[in-house]
Amino acid sequence: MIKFYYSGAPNPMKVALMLEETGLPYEPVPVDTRKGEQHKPEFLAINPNAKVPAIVDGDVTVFDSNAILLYLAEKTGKFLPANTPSLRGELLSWLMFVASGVGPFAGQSVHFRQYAPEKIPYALNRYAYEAQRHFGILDARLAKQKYVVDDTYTIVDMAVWGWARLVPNALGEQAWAKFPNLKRLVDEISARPAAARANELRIKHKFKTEFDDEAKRAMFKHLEVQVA
Ligand SMILES: N[C@@H](CCC(=O)N[C@@H](CS)C(=O)NCC(=O)O)C(=O)O
Repeated sequence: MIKFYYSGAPNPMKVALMLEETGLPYEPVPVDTRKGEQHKPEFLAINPNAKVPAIVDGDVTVFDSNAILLYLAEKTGKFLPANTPSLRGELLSWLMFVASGVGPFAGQSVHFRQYAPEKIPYALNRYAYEAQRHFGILDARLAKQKYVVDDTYTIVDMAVWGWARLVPNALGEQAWAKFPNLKRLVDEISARPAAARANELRIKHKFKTEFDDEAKRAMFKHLEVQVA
């Protein structure tokens, strides 16, 4: 049985969606990052990067959400485009684009808007600009086709769903008006039964909600260390 180390944050939720979509049996293992559980030695042995999600599938350990999506897709043969070199190229490109661009820039935009102790105009604008640019690239793609890769619902759409649900957090409530095609995809996926079950998983465990000093120490270690 697959062990799924998760919290209710965007990256784990992509994997929860995929697990639910595939119907693979799995054991959810909550990691309460606001209590610092990601830094426990037993979790670091699974993911030295101290972040969720991660999975353990027998003697296979996989961390980083998009790596897990690809692993589960290849394990089950599901939610992949047709097996041609050209579509494989598209799949890898868009999957890495979400992993290295959409997620990090949207995440930093949320950070500087909602969590940074000071409102720094340069940082706010840089990350909002980049988040908007990345979401715009997805929106333009989705204006031309139903899903990000080919005409099939794949792990790339699940990866996009994880972050695009946070468009208002990254760019403000009015931002959806700029991305109608992306919104169409997010709404379609959110309406799927697997997405509802992923959301139930997020709510079922009572993760800590307070963003107090313990949470800051666990998640924003840079507050206590002067590097530069
Ligand atoms: N590249 C990683 C990033 C994982 C990540 O940033 N996870 C966040 C939740 S979305 C986390 O564990 N945060 C806790 C922390 O930073 O201490 C992935 O895609 O899985």
